[in-house]
Amino acid sequence: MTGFFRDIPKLTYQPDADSDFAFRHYDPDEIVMGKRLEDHLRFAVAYWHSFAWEGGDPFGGRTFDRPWFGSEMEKAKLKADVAFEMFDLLGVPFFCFHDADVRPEGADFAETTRNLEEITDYFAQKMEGSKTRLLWGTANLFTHRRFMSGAATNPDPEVFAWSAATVKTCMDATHRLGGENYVLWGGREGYETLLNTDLSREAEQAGAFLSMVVDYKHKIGFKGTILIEPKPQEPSKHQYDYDVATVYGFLKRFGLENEVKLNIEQGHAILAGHSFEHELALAASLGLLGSIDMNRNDYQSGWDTDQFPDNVPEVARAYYEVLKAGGFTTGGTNFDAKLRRQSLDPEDLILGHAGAMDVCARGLKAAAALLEDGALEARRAERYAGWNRPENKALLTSDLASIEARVRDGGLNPEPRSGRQERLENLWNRYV
Ligand code: XLS
Ligand code: NI
Ligand code: NI
Repeated sequence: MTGFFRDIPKLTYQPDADSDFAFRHYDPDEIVMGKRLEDHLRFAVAYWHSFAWEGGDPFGGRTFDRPWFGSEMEKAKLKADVAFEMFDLLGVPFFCFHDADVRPEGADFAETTRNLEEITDYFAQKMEGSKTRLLWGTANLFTHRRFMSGAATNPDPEVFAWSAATVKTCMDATHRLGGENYVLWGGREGYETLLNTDLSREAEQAGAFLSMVVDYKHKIGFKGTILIEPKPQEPSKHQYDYDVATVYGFLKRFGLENEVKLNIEQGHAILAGHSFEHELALAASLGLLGSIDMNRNDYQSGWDTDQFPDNVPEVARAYYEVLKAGGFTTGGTNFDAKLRRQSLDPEDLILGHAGAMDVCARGLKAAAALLEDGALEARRAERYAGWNRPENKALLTSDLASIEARVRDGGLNPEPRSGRQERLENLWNRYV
């Protein structure tokens, strides 16, 4: 034991506990819609925010003082020890990481890769004594200055090559650890100004890159899902994977829509001018719903504040869409959320996650109750009921002239009907 979390106990479900270190709503074994809550939610800790982020913001540097900060392999191993202690205290079934979160950068590509392999072996050993598995791995192709003009979409072919080689090593690490997904988030795949940017060329580069990722997945027999994580901006002014609809167009263009799904993040949806549930519902309707990054954005700030979720009704809307789509398969709920930079204590890390797990559990249970009740879906179905009549179904395969004849000769004169939004909002609020 590293002693980092001192005497913080392992958290369990104790609805009436006095202690802050307990779950009040998250009972992993509770059965909801025929499945254990843990298997519905599939919580994951994001390594980067919890263990690699130092508490900096644009106006000030590091506020956290963690014993594992530094660039030696020994520190990377201490970080892993503490991380697995936290996974155990929280009882989370999964974690997620970028290469750069877990290993120091070496002097060259070969040394960096050796460092990653050594930590991958170290993780594999730790996972033998832990219930926590890998939800996804990913490559950090945005922090180092070599990626400042993009990774796959960089004007410099050497950066393209470096990025492809890095993704290979990260897919290898993910595969070795039994990861259930592999994520690509293109933070620098975008541009600052059109004055120096060739959009068509960069799109071709991105398409070729993703096709290679898919080919490599099949080559090594990786059974997990490849996921793209959309985000409209930040760090780039404009990012190519803007939102669900944009990524769908990109996947179709390169014939990858059956190979790749999406990892949808709450804060990114907000930055794109959507709601989280909009992005989830659209992805589900396109067959692309893969996994979620659960956080929240500050609605007054125009950037990705990555806060732990604390709003049950909002979270319930999101899980309603997930459950309606049949729930997660390889995906899960990754807390891509970080502490506020003033939250310095080890216990803050535990409580941030514990509170978020309770919020998600409450939200999912509320959503499940409404879905099982069926009232909302019945009213939605009723709104479209006219389409069940054969003569109306036929409209969709008809042509404008025949439809015109039908409207004219049949004396059609549609009467508007209430959308009943308030009634549905009242229904919704009975459940949350
Ligand atoms: C950044 C992204 C990032 C991805 C993984 O905004 O959310 O954290 O989830 O690269
Ligand atoms: Ni994310
Ligand atoms: Ni994000």
